[in-house]
Amino acid sequence: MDAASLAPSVLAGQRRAVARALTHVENGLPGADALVDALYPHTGAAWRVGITGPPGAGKSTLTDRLVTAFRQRGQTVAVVAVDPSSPFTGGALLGDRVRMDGHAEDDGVFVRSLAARGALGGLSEAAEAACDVLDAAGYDVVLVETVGVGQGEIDVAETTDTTLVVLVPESGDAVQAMKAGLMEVADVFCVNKADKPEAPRLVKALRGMLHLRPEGSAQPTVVTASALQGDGVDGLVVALDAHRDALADRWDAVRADRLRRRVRRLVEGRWRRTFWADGRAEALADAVARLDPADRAPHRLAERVLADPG
Ligand SMILES: Nc1nc2c(ncn2[C@@H]2O[C@H](COP(=O)(O)OP(=O)(O)O)[C@@H](O)[C@H]2O)c(=O)[nH]1
Ligand SMILES: [Mg+2]
Repeated sequence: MDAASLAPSVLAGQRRAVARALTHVENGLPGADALVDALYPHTGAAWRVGITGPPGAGKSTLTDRLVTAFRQRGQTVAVVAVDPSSPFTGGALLGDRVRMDGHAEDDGVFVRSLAARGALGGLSEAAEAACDVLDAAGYDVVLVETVGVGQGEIDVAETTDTTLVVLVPESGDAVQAMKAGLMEVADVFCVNKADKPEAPRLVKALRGMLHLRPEGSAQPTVVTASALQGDGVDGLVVALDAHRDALADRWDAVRADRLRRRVRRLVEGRWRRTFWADGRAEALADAVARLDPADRAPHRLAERVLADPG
């Protein structure tokens, strides 16, 4: 069956159609692009919240708490657990599954793990397309949890409306966060495991680093929580809501900006594939093999590749 023909059932919110649509975008199956294009005009109502931070910080535990909090105020919630390294780290996601089982009977909750295997544009495109599917299916909130803090995951965080960065009070975590590029993407920091005595120090260190944010960008909020005990979740929701409300009068600009970046990414991905598929990869390998080692010059070679029309 043609993937795009799934669109009406996705728009009707049928769970099986949503699941199949997600499989299509995850694996870059034929027709997935047309499906996303058909759904895209029906997106924009969902609030997309990225949840990132180092493994073990408590992202899944917090995600579960957030699902409960959003459900309690009547919102429907979809959770996408993005794991760039699947299927090899199935353990982490297995943990997520077990925790999310508390919502298994709830029709207002949809949970799905995602490992981008074939999507053009890579992990962030797969995650963004998955959000489109869930947005079009009518979920009010889409939570996107990443497994760790690699570059791919930072890219994913940039495709959401609100980015929550979860850190734990372990030595040097604030500095790690800065190095990993989390300072730039965070809208809300949550210092989790606040039941541990080192938490206030991390909060202080984070607040001291906020000035490192790019000029003109809004200051992220820093809150604390103990996800395991459920403490601080209300405050976290308040902070997340405040960020969403601050975006409210420029949703259109935010969305247009995101679409522009996404199309650039798609164009670059497609261009790269086409460029090297045209025999240029082989031509370059030949040229390198034929050249005398003394004549090898990286920049001149690059120019030759670019100049040769194929
Ligand atoms: N002490 C303490 N442990 C927590 C807290 N939140 C989560 N944990 C534990 O930390 C571990 C990792 O949590 P998980 O949610 O899987 O982290 P993730 O890898 O970031 O998704 C689990 O054993 C949790 O039970 C907390 O607030 N305090
Ligand atoms: Mg997790």
